[in-house]
Amino acid sequence: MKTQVAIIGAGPAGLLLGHLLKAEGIDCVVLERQTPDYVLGRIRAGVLEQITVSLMERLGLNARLKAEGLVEEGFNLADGERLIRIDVANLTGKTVVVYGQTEITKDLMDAAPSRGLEVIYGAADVALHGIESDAPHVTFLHDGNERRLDARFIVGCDGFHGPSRKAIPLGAVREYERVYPFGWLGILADVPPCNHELIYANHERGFALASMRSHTRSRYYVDVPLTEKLEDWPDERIWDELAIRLGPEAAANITRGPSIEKSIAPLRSYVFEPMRHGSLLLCGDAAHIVPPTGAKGLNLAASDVHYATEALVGYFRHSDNDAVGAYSAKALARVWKSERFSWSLTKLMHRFPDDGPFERAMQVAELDYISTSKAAQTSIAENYVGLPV
Ligand code: RFL
Ligand code: PHB
Repeated sequence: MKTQVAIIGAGPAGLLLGHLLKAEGIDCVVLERQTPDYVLGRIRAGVLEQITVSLMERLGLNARLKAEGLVEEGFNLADGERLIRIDVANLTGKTVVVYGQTEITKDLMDAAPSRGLEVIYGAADVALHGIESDAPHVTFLHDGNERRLDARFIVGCDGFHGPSRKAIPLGAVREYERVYPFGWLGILADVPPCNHELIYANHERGFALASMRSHTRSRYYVDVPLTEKLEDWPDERIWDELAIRLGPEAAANITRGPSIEKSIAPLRSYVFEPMRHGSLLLCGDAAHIVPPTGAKGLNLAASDVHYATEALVGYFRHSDNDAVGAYSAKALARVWKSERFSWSLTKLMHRFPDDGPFERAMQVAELDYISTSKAAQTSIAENYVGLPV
């Protein structure tokens, strides 16, 4: 098989890129290790910045997002007692949209056949070859047959554990990493949210987040030590903990119900530089990870895809050989700012095991400052809605 761009991974980054390239008349094939059902079974992001919404609009695949997405004009920071509201709409003139990653992925997946986007699910043993040449190729196993896909470029959209990043020789790269000493225990339940806007809480007992997927489906998180086991957290224990950590105002409005999904996700900050090596470009979690505080991961994947599309359109449609060369620097400039925001909000809202009274006093002082300063609120708000692309 031969194509112009081989895309590895059919998560949101890979599918978005595939659709955008197709819409520009650029040939591509997406290779995905899992089945469609497996991909849709992963419960992840829930909050979309304008860049993600606008890419779906540009593709004309935003009908359901427009009908079902909840436009959010603000969110709250809680310090155990009070809610500090960040009025995002008034401070920035922009909003975010609550619409699950699962729904975005489903919309992109469902539209693939009618848009002529070829996605090969169940592609095993994907391996990259010749990435330093102008004629790279990918080999994989499909239905027990060995297959080969030749391309001009390969784009690795295969998440943190995929093979693309690992294909780049270590001498050519720099990695930055911070692993956090806790994970987020998430629960999804078909109950109305306790508040119409998100609440990020820093309580003496730890972090909590109240989020949602719709008016009837809630998503909540509490932070737990990494040694914690899911079986030690029956639903009632999570609801009890949420009621304490989110504070009295939210607790009064929590509706409890059976979990339909429950998982523990570790928290990590990670950046891999550069995001291109020869004919291989990396997008999304394949190149960087943010802790979920601030909801940046999926949105960063979308902005990478925006820059990668620009670069590949430059190369294929305008014979601009420098466009691909500029990709990594452009994408990384935005990645680092999102890394900074996610890291600083994680530090502000979590109790770290090594923190003493001084670190705690710093958190209290910062939350107090935010509660009274329009400048501080504006800074948080403009990062939350997403910095310019
Ligand atoms: P994905 O979604 O991991 O998709 C990668 C795809 O590549 C496939 N793959 C392979 N395919 C072929 N061969 C191989 N060898 C392969 N190895 C892997 C995988 O099967 C998969 O289909 O990466 P992508 O597309 O870069 O998207 C990134 C986002 O998924 C991620 O950043 C967000 O989910 C992060 N995130 C959030 N982001 C937000 O913007 N807002 C949020 O509110 C938000 N909340 C979250 C989150 C992530 C979470 N977890 C569990 C990590 C909440 C949580 C709990
Ligand atoms: C979610 O709804 O899953 C969610 C919302 C905000 C975050 C992280 C996750 O910061």
